[in-house]
Amino acid sequence: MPSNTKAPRASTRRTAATPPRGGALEDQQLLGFYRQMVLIRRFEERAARAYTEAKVGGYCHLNLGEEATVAGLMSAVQPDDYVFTNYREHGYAIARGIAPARVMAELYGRSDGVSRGWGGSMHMFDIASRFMGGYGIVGGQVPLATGAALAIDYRNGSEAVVCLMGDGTTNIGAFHESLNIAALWGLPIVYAVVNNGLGMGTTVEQSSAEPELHKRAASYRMASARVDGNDPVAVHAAAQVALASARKGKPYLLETVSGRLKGHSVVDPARYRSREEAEALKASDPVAAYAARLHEQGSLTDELIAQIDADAVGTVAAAVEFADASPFPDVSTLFDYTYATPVPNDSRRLPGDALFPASPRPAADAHAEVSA
Ligand SMILES: Cc1ncc(C[n+]2csc(CCOP(=O)(O)OP(=O)(O)O)c2C)c(N)n1
Ligand SMILES: [Mg+2]
Repeated sequence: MPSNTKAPRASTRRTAATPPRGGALEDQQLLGFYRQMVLIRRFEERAARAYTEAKVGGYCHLNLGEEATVAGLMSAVQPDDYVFTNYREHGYAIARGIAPARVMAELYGRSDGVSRGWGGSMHMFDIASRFMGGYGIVGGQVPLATGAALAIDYRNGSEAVVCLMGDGTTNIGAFHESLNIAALWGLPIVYAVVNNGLGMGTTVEQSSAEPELHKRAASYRMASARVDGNDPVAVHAAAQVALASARKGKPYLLETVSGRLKGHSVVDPARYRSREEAEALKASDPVAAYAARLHEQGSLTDELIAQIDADAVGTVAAAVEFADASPFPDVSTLFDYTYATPVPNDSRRLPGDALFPASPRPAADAHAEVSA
């Protein structure tokens, strides 16, 4: 841990791997956002179906309604940056460049999955793309991501960390501890709060005394901003600003505001939501809104919309086929990588296995004698 004898962190020591681009985005990049949003939409819809077909076990949380946020944020992250997420992660994994087939195979619990089938929906991890998981404990990723930023800082690296979380996570103690230490030590990290309006069935207004979550950064003298999470272009620009700040040793809190189109997880019918709220959400669907916008400005035609959709459906169908054909991991590998290093005296015992070799059973009449 750094002591107060360590030299103060200079705000200019770090330069961006790629300097933030200024000005308007190229048509191709605008279309690239759309392609990615449609792919995530189709992937998540298919994942929900696979769940009802009992192909996917455990928990499963979807990015439906957050597609613009995913595309905007992830397009600003550089290849050598590190990304930490919560359990609502499929879209981020795909946008990080992990093949949709490997993401689907992970949902299916198969050995060709991102985490070799050992993690499932909530625990994807891919060191090659610096995708650092995938955490089911609300806020669990926040101190870990802060620690990664500290490691970068120690090595005087140029990378940054993006730590994604939901709105509900800003009420977890570790969130505040992490922001405090990151600001104090000038760590290269962006805390990206994906405000989808709900933590399970509880609204932000019901749970947060300050519902404008980006303002929480003020407690730690941290720069922050709030951006329309349904607009991938706005999110991309805001994320570039945030990352440039983080690379200079000024951590940043970026709040994106969008909506969660379905329940908390695939098994939640979201009965706490009124019909009017559901209708309003549908009307602000980021995929449809962005398509209309690109169409209006002439970057997208009806034919291209149909083509992009068909491509996405095809990619997802191929992902399902790949996942279905992949074998389940062998049971003997169940505890592999549970710890970073081997645990002394680890017997590799599976739950239900006897601790010691079974002793010979007493004869029936001997038993009767004992109990008499
Ligand atoms: C420490 C902890 N408390 C409670 C839960 C149960 N839980 C799972 S998700 C969730 C809501 C989190 O909401 P938010 O941070 O807004 O993320 P979102 O699901 O909206 O992406 C809760 C309370 C948990 N997993 N971990
Ligand atoms: Mg939420």
